Amino acid sequence: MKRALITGVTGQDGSYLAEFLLQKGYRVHGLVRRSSSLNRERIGHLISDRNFFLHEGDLGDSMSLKRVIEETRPNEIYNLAAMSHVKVSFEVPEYTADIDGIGVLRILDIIRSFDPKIRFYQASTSELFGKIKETPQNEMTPFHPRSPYGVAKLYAYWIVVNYREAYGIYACNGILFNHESPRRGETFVSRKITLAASRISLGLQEKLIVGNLDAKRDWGFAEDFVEGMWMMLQQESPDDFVLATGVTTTVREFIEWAFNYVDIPLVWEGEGVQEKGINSKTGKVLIEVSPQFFRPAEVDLLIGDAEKAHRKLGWKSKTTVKQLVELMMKSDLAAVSAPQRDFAMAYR
Ligand code: NAP
Ligand code: G4F
Repeated sequence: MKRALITGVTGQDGSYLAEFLLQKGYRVHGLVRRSSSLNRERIGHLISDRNFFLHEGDLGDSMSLKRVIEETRPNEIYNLAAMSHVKVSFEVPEYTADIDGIGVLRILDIIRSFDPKIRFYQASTSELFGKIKETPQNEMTPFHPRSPYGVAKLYAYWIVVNYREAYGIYACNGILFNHESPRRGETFVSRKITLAASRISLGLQEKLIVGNLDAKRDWGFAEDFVEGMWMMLQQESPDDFVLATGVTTTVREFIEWAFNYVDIPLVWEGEGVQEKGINSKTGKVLIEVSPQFFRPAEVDLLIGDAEKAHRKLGWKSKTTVKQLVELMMKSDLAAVSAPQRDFAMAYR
């Protein structure tokens, strides 16, 4: 039986990957960190699986990483743990560098000294492209990160390449474009939108206040993407791959589709911070812009070219962005309709 260790198992991707690997017959070990209240909603349904195990540790703590890797002796490590919010990284830049950058070095060096045969997946990101140099972006596109998060992930990218070249470790960077789901954190824009549209449609929220409506992202479905992570570790030799849908959408369009799902047609009036999204049936202002949600430096446009992953791995994104909006809306409508399962307001 193959053994996998997933860091970030309590996160969106970690929970889908754990499900996927359990279905593949793996013994799955997850790294969890201590928090003052339990945050295991996304993996609650897996806790009773006899092949699923949790271990306390932290990417900032080499000793815990060493202990967990030595105890679990994984064949594959999926490093999904990170301070993953781009805007928050401007507020906690040093922490972000430590966890998202040096944390990766910590794991790689334990692999080097303990068992260089362990295969390693690094959750790299389209944020590396930042101020984009070409469209669409692929594995050959130059990087220009625009946030402390992107810069930390750039270090992580290169230390993966370095350990592969220097020590022959099977280590891969999955350069993933945005991927969302009903399990997406409530402060990322997709989920903030689908939760707000659901609540507003039921009279539980007045308005949705957002930042840059013009930002364009290549949004896919997280469940499709975790299969690509696994595929990267099943090849003859390690390599880096872009995973993306190849379609880009503005935040504004995402909002329109979410509100359309609940039969609220929007019209837009004004520009910049004065722009407003108005319910064209009632004239009520439902969407406003606040600089509070702007970033000191923005990534304006992302659109990925996953041709290499398709050709070499056989991976392709299956879910369109419109299907993604629909499945998130369906899930959030159900969630906010059941009061005991309602979520806290999303502020970021
Ligand atoms: P997420 O939902 O924010 O999950 C992050 C996970 O990392 C959580 O389990 C979190 O634990 C854990 N974590 C954070 N700091 C840690 C630390 N110091 N030690 C141990 N664990 C820690 O992120 P995601 O969307 O699933 O993304 C997974 C990975 O892919 C991240 O590395 C992210 O940067 C990267 N990525 C994501 C996307 C995307 O669109 N989703 C695209 C490209 C790359 P808690 O639950 O305790 O907070
Ligand atoms: O949903 P977001 O916060 O995701 P972002 O910054 O693209 O980062 C996500 O994807 C990356 C891959 O490209 C991952 F590496 C990273 O870990 C994370 O998962 O913001 C998307 C866009 C941005 O341009 C942002 O400025 O939406 C814009 N936006 C507009 N209003 C907003 C808001 N973002 C947030 N979070 N909240 C808003 O109110």
